[in-house]
Amino acid sequence: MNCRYLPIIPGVAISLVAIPATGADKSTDSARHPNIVYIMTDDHTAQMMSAYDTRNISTPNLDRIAADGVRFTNSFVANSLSGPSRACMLTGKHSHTNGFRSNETDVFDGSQPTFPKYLQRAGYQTALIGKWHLHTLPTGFDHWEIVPGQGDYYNPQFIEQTGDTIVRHGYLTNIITDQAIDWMERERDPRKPFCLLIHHKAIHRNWLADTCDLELYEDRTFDLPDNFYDKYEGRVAAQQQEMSIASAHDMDIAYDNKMLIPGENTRLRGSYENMLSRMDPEQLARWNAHYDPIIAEFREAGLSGDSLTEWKFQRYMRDYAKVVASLDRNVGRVLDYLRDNGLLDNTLVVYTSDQGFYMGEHGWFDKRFMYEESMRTPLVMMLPEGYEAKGDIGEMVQNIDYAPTFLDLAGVEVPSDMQGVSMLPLLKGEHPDEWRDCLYYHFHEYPAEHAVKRHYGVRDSRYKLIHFYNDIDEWELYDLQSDPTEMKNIYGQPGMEEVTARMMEKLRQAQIEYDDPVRFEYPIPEKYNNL
Ligand code: SGN
Ligand code: CA
Repeated sequence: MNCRYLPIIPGVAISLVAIPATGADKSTDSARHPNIVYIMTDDHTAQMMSAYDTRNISTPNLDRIAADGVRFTNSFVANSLSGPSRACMLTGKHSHTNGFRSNETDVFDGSQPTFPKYLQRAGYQTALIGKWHLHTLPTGFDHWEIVPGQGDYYNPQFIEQTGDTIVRHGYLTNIITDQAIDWMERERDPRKPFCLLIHHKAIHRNWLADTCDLELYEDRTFDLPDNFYDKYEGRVAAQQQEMSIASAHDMDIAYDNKMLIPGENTRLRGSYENMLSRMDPEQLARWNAHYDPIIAEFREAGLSGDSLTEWKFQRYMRDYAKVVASLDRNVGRVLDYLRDNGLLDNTLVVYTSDQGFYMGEHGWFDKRFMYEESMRTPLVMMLPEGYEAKGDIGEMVQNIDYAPTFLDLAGVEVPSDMQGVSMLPLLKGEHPDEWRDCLYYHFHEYPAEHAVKRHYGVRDSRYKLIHFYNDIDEWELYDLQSDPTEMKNIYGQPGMEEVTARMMEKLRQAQIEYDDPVRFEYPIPEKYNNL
């Protein structure tokens, strides 16, 4: 089937020809107040974006952003989880400061200052479309429409600003894009600068592809990461996680791999059946036409042990890649709209994700850990006229930096209580000597799904120090230069005393600077002094 995307709202036609820019879009005033189009996906990791990594798939539209603009090669989050990442991004503050530490136990206090509120006050028109996941309704937006919680891929519900919940027919990534383009086309006030947040559910678990993409990648066999069969030696928290592809409990053969087998009632089978029940007869028929032969083949093969695990890995990679294909195409639609409407010259276009993800590294899916795959997040930008940077930017940036950057770009003074720093000098092509040399990270959501222990830590350009705490007391230290996949915990090893003391000091400084109430004890307790 051919994937064609036309607006689903009757009577709305999106122009396919270039329309000259009008009104404030090109005025001197708007040049000082560039528009912001911020596209954030969910769980999209750099290993599955060809601007970062060409091994697995191709993402030509996402790569366009990097090719015409900048690619951050050291972009990180502060707490690798959806709600917390969104709260960090909106407030420019770490989780313990903005109050949203965990998806499961916190709600976002929408009365606190956020960058959309500051932009509104500065005369921007603000809009948010898509996933929100902060458990309270959005504030600071002239227009918003959100999916409840995680949202559904098929025929999803939307909560509208009126308070009504409606169902839109179709596939979520297409619908969010339709709504975003429709807002720019019909509701945007051309006399004002605008800030539009497009928040996709894609590529969140359980990776349901658009029916028109189901056939993609079926002939691909993806390479197993070198550490797929990691045994987690010397890493106690990693031994206790529940995010392993091999585990029938963690990666469910029905829910995650779509193998509905009569009489086989897996833990998450019901959740998957609920999702299928959302589909209309045509969608379901296409779905079954694709998966039924795969199910039959799978049953016939009778796999077990490593061959079953590797089969699950291939299915996981393919499903994820199909969802990325739809996302890439839809981001292309937004870029085309901006280009065709003369908006690119005066718009900052940002593409990022709420965090990275494991694509089989350490044998895992999901995120949460401070290890590289999930602490990192893709970040590429197309810059408005007047910003000279081009190509790669290597400085370490974090999602708490987005809010100050957007305010700085809009000419709004960055509030002193924001903990992130403006990336504007980097966008101008500058490389300030005093740029931060260390990042702070704190993951709070435990006990919870996937069983990743609470931990905090610091990462500099070479080393990473992590402390897992709560019902565990474990330290880890990695040399990212000699061990980029973090397989060798060198904490406590002879010869590491100096590095450990230096990283401990960085941790101490970060926890004091950011005023984290959950911190390591200082001075360092006696039992740790013999490091
Ligand atoms: C859901 C998923 C988890 C995932 C969390 C958080 N389970 O609970 O696998 O880690 O979301 O993801 S599921 O059975 O509902 O699919 S986050 O990106 O929203 O933080
Ligand atoms: Ca996420």
